[in-house]
Amino acid sequence: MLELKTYRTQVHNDWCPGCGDFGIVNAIQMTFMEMQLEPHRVAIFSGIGCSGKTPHFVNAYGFHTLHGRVLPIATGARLANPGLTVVAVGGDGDGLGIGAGHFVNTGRRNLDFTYVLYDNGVYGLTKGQASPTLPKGVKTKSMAAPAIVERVNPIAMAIASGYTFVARSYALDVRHLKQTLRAAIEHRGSAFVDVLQTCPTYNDINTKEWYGGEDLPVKAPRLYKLEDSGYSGSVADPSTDEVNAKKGNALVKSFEWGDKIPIGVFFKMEVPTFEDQLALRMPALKDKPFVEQDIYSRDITPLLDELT
Ligand SMILES: Cc1ncc(C[n+]2csc(CCOP(=O)(O)OP(=O)(O)O)c2C)c(N)n1
Ligand code: SF4
Ligand SMILES: [Mg+2]
Repeated sequence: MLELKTYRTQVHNDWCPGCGDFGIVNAIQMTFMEMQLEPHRVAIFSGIGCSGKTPHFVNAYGFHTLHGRVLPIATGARLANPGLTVVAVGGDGDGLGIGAGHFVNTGRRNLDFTYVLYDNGVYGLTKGQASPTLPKGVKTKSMAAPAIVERVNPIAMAIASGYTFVARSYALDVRHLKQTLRAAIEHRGSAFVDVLQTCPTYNDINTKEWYGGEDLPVKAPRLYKLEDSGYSGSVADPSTDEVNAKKGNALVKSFEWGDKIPIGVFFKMEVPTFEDQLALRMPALKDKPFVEQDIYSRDITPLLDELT
C-alpha cells in the first residue's frame, strides 16, 4: 500500500506562503496515492514559472524543461514509453503565451496524457506581469496599468484544439481537484485541466475570497459545479453530430465568467489516440515501445539499401 509520503520529496519549497500551487501539488500527490501509481511509473514534466517547480516536489520521474516547451517534451516521453503515466504541468504564461502553438498542436494529436494549467492570471515567477488569461481592463497590484488586451479562454482553446477531456478545477478545493485529476489521468486521450490558482503575492483581484467555493471556509459561491447544474459534456457516440453539439455547449459554458464560474468537466469523448494510430502505421511499435528497442546495435543496412 503506497502512502501519501511516498510521493513527497525533501526538496526545499520556496513558493510564497498561501500560494495556490501548494493545493495543486497536494492534489497531484493525493491522486497518485488514490490511484496507487508507483513513482517509477510516473513522469511529471513542467515548463518555467513558479508552477514549473512542481516536479521537484513530487517523488516520481520529473523534468523541469524550458519556457513554453513542456508539451513537446512530454509528448516525446509518452511516445517513447507508453508504460508511464505522463503528467505535464505549467503556468498560463507558459502554456498560452510562449507555448500557445504547442498547446494547439498537442491537442490535435490526442496523445494519452494529462496537461494541468496553473491559471493564476499573472507571470508569477517574473514578478506579476499580466498573463494571457487576465481579463482586459483588470489591474493587479503588480501592474502599472490595467490590461489592454483581451484574455484567452483556456477551455475554449482546448476544445477548439481537439483535447478530448477538458475540465476546470480550483487549487483550493483539493477534493474537487483530486477527483478531476483522477478522471483526467484515467481518460484515454489528451486531457486538459485548467486549474484556477490563487497568487496572493501578485494577483490581488482573483483571491480566495473572490473565488469562494461551497466546500471552503470562505462562503462566496462564485464557483459552481457543472455536475450539480445538470450539465453533461460527455459524448456517448463520437460518430454522430453529438460531438459538435457537445463542443458547442462546452464553448458557450466556457465563456461564463463573472458572478458565476463553472468548474468540472466541460467536454469528454473517447476516440482513438495518437498512439493507436501510430501503432497501425508502425507495427514494430505495437509489440515493443521505443524505450525497449535496441536502437544502438540495430542493423540498418537493409534500410539504407532501400534508399539507395
Ligand atoms: C524563453 C524564455 N522567455 C522568457 C523567460 C522568462 N520567464 C520565466 S517564467 C516566465 C513567465 C511565468 O509565468 P507563468 O507561465 O504564468 O508561470 P507562473 O510563474 O505564474 O506559475 C517568463 C516570462 C524564460 N525563462 N524563457
Ligand atoms: S509569486 Fe504567486 S504563483 Fe509564484 S509562488 Fe508566489 S504566490 Fe505562488
Ligand atoms: Mg501564471
